[in-house]
Amino acid sequence: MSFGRITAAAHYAPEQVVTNEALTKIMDTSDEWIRSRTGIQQRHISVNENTSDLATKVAQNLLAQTQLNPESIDFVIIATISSDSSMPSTASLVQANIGAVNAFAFDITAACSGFVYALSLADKLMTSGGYKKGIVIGAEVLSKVVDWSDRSTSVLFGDGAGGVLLEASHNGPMFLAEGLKSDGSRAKSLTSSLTTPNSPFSNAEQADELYLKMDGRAIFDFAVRDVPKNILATLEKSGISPEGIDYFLLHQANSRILDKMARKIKVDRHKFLENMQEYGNTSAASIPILLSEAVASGTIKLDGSQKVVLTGFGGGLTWGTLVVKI
Ligand code: 4VN
Repeated sequence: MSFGRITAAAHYAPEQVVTNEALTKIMDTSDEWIRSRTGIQQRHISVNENTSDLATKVAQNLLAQTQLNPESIDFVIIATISSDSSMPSTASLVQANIGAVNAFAFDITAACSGFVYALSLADKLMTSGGYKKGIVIGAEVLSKVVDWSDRSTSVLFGDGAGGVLLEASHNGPMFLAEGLKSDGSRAKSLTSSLTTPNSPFSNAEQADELYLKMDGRAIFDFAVRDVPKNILATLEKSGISPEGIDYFLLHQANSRILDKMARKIKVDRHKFLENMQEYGNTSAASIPILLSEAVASGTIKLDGSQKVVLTGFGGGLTWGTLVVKI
């Protein structure tokens, strides 16, 4: 039996950095407010690159690091809520850009849980589908859908992409336990790109709404109440205690929320890696960017010697945890 193994990680963000101070020039906000409420100090914002461009850079980096022929890639999965288009998928564009002529490609939409969902699915393709190599990327150009006239949400988000190469391995499972959750009854708390029927046969009231809208209080409460429970339940399934985990890589929405989560699951806050200071909230891209930076710095080794928790949470609502021997 073979299992999925992460053998490389990569990330990319647009060159243009927008500091909190720079935002004060275009809206009524302050560095002090943003920093103290969220931990965010700056974000990368795309000038001309689209989501597929960021994801292509990540995929090319993964191939370069591993010296793999693009023709050996079996699938490309991209988690995003800011795809270049509904059709084609961003994954299709990336598949062509990197010359992965033998791969099938598709996008997954699960907002800030997208990368965790995609990685779980990719592992299943490895264990039961006979595939040997796959690319899984989270990529966002949220600056396209952020409402720049809304100071409560626009300061929170940024652009970027991160991803991993997954290869079939016979060295036992890497993914030790998982708990993926959804609650669509709370869908309205976090939305973007809403469309309504508009054909000549429709009399629906037009309610198209491109912009990202968030009920901050509702999402904050959801994150603090439901997510720690999910982490603890998934750890319980894995048979590993919170103290047995080396690092927690959680969706980088807000540093204050991570403070509360660390307290609830009773682990040392220093085990929660963070980079929202530099990138803001990049939705599906936040966990793989964090993972890639941790691998690049040597904090995470990809040699099977460490145990980490990956947890996403956000729109849908969706949330989910993977316990990984990495
Ligand atoms: C998950 C979360 C958030 C999120 C929710 C609320 C929030 C981020 C509200 C209070 C405000 C500071 C900002 Cl938990 C967003 C997503 C979407 O990816 C997912 N910040 N805040 C304040 O007044 O302190």
